[in-house]
Order: sequence, then C-alpha cells, then structure tokens
Amino acid sequence: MFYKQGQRGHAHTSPAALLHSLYIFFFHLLPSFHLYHYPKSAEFHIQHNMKGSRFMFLSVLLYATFHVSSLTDGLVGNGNFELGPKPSELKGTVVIGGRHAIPEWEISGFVEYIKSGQKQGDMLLVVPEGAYAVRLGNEASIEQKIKVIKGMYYSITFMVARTCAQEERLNISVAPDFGVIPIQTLYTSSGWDPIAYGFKAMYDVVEMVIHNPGVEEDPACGPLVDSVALKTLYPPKATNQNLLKNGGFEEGPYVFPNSTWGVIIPPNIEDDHSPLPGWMVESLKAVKYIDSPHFSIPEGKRAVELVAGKESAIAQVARTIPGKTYVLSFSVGDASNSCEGSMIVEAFAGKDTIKVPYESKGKGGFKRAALRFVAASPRTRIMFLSTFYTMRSDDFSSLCGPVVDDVKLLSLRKP
Ligand SMILES: *[C@@H]1O[C@H](CO)[C@@H](O)[C@H](O)[C@H]1NC(C)=O
Ligand SMILES: *[C@@H]1O[C@H](CO)[C@@H](O)[C@H](O)[C@H]1NC(C)=O
Ligand SMILES: [Ca+2]
Ligand SMILES: [Ca+2]
Repeated sequence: MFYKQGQRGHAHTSPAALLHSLYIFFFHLLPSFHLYHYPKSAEFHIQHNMKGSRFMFLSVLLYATFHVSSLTDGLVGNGNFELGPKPSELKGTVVIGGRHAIPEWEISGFVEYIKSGQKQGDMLLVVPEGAYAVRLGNEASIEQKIKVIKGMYYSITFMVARTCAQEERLNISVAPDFGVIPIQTLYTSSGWDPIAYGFKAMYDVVEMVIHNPGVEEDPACGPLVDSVALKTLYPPKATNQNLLKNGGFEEGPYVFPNSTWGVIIPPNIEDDHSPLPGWMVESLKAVKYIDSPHFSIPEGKRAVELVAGKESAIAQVARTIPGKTYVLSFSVGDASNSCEGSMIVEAFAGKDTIKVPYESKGKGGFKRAALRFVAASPRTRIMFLSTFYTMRSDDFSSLCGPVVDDVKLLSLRKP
C-alpha cells in the first residue's frame, strides 16, 4: 500500500502506538501460544488453545493491533520525492536551498533533484517512480526522522539506480546500525534495483540516513534514489512444527505493489539486523525476495530466488541436540520468470549436504527435497546456495536462479 505524504504521521498517533506497545507486551506474555505473527494464525491459535471471553478479548486486540501496525507500512514522508524544492532553491538540478529544501527531508552535500527524462550527456536519466528522484553526489546525504517503537524491528526498501561508470556505494544507517551497499551489480535490467535494509529501533525516534560516501572527480556522479518505504517486521519464532524461524520467508521487507522486480536483499554485515527475519544473506552478493502477485511461489506469498550462483547464500543457525536425527525439507522451483535450464540447489546442515537438481522451463513449478542428518553440535548451520549462475532467456542482462521456499527442520523420533 502506498500512503501519500502526510498520512504516515497519523499511523503514529498515540492510540496506534499504545496498541503497538500492547502487542509487544502480550507477545512477551504469551510465548507458549506458538504465536505466529500473522493475524489469522494468531486468532486461530488463541481461540483453539483457550476458551473464554478473556482470550476472545485478546484475539480481538491482537487482530486490531495487526491492522493498526500495517498503517506504517509504505512510503515515508515524501519518500517518492514528488514534492521538490522551490525553483529559487535549485540551480539547474543542484539543490542550493539549504538543509530543508526538499520537503520532509534534511539534505547535505551535493544533492540533485532529477526530473524524469532529463539528460546527462547522451544518457537519459531513469526515474524509478513518478516524475522525480534525487541523486546523491559527492558526500551527499538525505535523512529523515521517523517515529518508531523502541525495540521493534523494521526494514527499509528503496530504489536505487547507478548513473556513472565507476563503483558506487551507499551507506544506509539508522544508528547504531549501518550498512554499506555496493551498487555495482545490477540485478534487474530496468536500470534500478529495489534494495532492502533491516534495523532494530533503539529509540522512539530514529534518524534514517542515506549517504554517498564517494568522492569523485565529477561531483554529480552518484546513485539516484527514489521510493523510500518502511515496514515493521515481526520476527517469527521457531516452534515444534519447525525448528527454523521464518522457514516460508513470509515475513520480510516491503515490496512495492507495482514493482515487478522483487526486492534485492544485500549480504548482511556482522551484527546486522536482517530485513529477512531469521535468515542471513551471506557471501558477496544478494538474494532476491519475490512475491506471489509477480512470480510463481511454491508456498504462501513470498519466497527467495538465489540469483548469484555460489556468490550468494542464505543461512540460519538452528538449535539441535547432538546425536539426534533431523530432517531438513524444502521446496526448489522456478519463479516463472523465463529463467530456464538445469539448476542445482545445494543445501547444507552442518557438514552434511545434498544437491538438488531442478530442470526449469521458466514457467513455474517446484519439487520437494529432504536431507536427513545427525546433529553434531547444539547449533547446526542450515544454508542454501545455487551451484550455477543463470540468465533469463528473455533478458540476458538479468541474473536469475532457483527459488527456495517452505524450509522445515524437524527432529525424527526414531532415527
Ligand atoms: C505504483 O502505482 C501507483 C498508482 O498507479 C503510482 O502512484 C506509484 O507511483 C507507483 N509506484 C511505483 C514504485 O512504480
Ligand atoms: C556509515 O555511516 C555510519 C553512520 O553515520 C558511520 O558510523 C560509518 O562509519 C559509515 N561508514 C562508511 C564506510 O562510510
Ligand atoms: Ca519519485
Ligand atoms: Ca513462502
């Protein structure tokens, strides 16, 4: 859902904040309910486990809270930069009107306000959404203060496009978290990528800063940024139905409703908070988070596409009992995005591994696979990667790969 600028503020009026805190409060009180963070299952579990008006009240409250929280999901104030500086605050494209020239944002350094269709030399600048975006030149940054709930997890999704040939990077930070995201590999051929970043709110008001740390000869060289959106994350817990958290990838970053490109999840840095709760993106390159309105998804509404061969992997550490036998089961498929050919997904559980071949016709479909193993230690690392790089048959500049979804880890009673 997109919320027009100004509306976000209403989502944080005190009743909403109160309900939100109540949610956190009850969440801590009720660990034994196996409370998934989806409204339907929360209701279901509570009504099934307990009867009586007190618990009906709870389920109503939880239901209400979920609805309130969803109001916060969407663009931040003027997150699409459609509101711009006054003509007097611009010199050509360069914003010269001071820190507050772009409504809702605070800017510094060499910031340009770019209109769609504008040319730079022979190059036509692409604006990902609407008619305007910003370009962050040398040492440029844009920041916005956001009201959040202290202790909760959030993800930021924004669109970024490279405009010059050299290496470009962005440092996105919400103190004390920060992540430096290289904008070298373009994962989509549209010229821009939706990128996700996760953080844990340490204060009630946080400062989100997007900064280009580069210093180039041409001060205007730097990435274009547009469509900055925020989503609250509800990190799911492991249950006795699944020893892995968020095994179906249903909880994850904000996906723009009309973006057909999925969302790029860059590799985590140490101590980072993943925008894909439970999972870490490892290695050098990103994975792609895909949604059911635009892709074929094995289970539920979300899944992960391994787009960068052995250079990207997703992992999670599960609690296990040494000597006990476990079964790791999962779906391997294709996203119905013209990603064709022989694919292999490698799954790891500690030192045990399985290679799962999948012949993709690029039209959707999946199969189940399972790895049985005996745990060697109290913590077992579960990891998935794709053996090969694959390119879309309709678009040789777009990386693609096998889809992984519905990952389950269970212990076997009789080994
Ligand atoms: C999505 O579509 C809406 C309505 O057509 C439009 O206002 C918005 O700018 C679009 N967003 C993106 C990211 O393309
Ligand atoms: C990124 O930004 C954070 C917060 O402003 C800062 O502490 C960190 O040093 C920056 N890192 C780089 C590589 O620019
Ligand atoms: Ca825009
Ligand atoms: Ca799923």
